[in-house]
Amino acid sequence: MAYEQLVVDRDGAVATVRMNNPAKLNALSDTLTRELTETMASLQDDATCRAIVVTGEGRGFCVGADLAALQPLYAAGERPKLSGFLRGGYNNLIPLFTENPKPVIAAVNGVAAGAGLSLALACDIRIASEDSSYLMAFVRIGLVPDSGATYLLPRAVGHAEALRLSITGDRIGAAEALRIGLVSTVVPADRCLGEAQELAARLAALPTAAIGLTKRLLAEASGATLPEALELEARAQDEAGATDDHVEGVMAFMEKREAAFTGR
Ligand code: LHQ
Repeated sequence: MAYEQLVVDRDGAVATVRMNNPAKLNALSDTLTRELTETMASLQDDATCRAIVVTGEGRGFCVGADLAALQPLYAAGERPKLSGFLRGGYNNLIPLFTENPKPVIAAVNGVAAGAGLSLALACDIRIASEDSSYLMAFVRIGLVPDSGATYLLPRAVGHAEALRLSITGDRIGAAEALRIGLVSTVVPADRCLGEAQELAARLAALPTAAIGLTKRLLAEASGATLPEALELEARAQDEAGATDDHVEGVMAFMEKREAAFTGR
């Protein structure tokens, strides 16, 4: 499918989704937000896709809301309720990452700002280019964090660092992002997408249903008591135990051979 501000490639079971609004560092125009939402929804339902890489074209990963869309409204004295942008846009997009049963890997190729940082946080793993940078830009324009950042950032870096980044709006580099746990690996710029795609290919060959259930369980357990988590695990283990990949994993182990997982 041809998109205006998105490029989607497939290599076997791995889909690579590139945000493609490079002149604005991949700001989330209405078009990009819609195309990204449609794509993530369709990949979620596509059984042949078993891992997703998200990256940006050019020198930006994604810099959040397209502020050029707000300028004419404000210049005309209009004051639209911003919750409309969220409920009609980003609030539908973020769960397509976090609740997507397939692993989603961010190849953070450049600056990630505002809702663009939220998007990176909504991915399961962040591979960072050494020239990437990160800022909770919201406060710089008098706004509060949105698109899940209030939930996802403290879970990645802890409350204190989340608060520091959110109220200062400071831009940090890849080394600091690695130190505080915002990203999991830093690689040379020319290796960023390749590393993410290799990791995605590795994950795509694992039991996909177990990965999806694990994502769901960790999300549910973060608001649960231990007894509740134990019960959620038991129920999810019934689902995992009913997959072909579970049987294949056990049989391959006992037969001392490589398992051939199918995602079923
Ligand atoms: C941009 C943007 C951008 C448009 C760079 N929009 N053009 C918000 C509002 C409404 C509803 C609810 O939710 C939200 C959520 C949010 O995401 S709020 C946060 C929005 N994002 C920002 O405030 C970030 C604004 N951008 C920046 O501060 C800088 O561009 C950073 C620090 C990201 C990068 O700086 P530089 O590397 O120096 O690049 P640059 O500033 O020169 O940007 C390059 C071009 O991209 C430039 O255009 P130009 O025509 O001058 O070359 C920028 O205007 C454009 N651009 N961000 N968000």
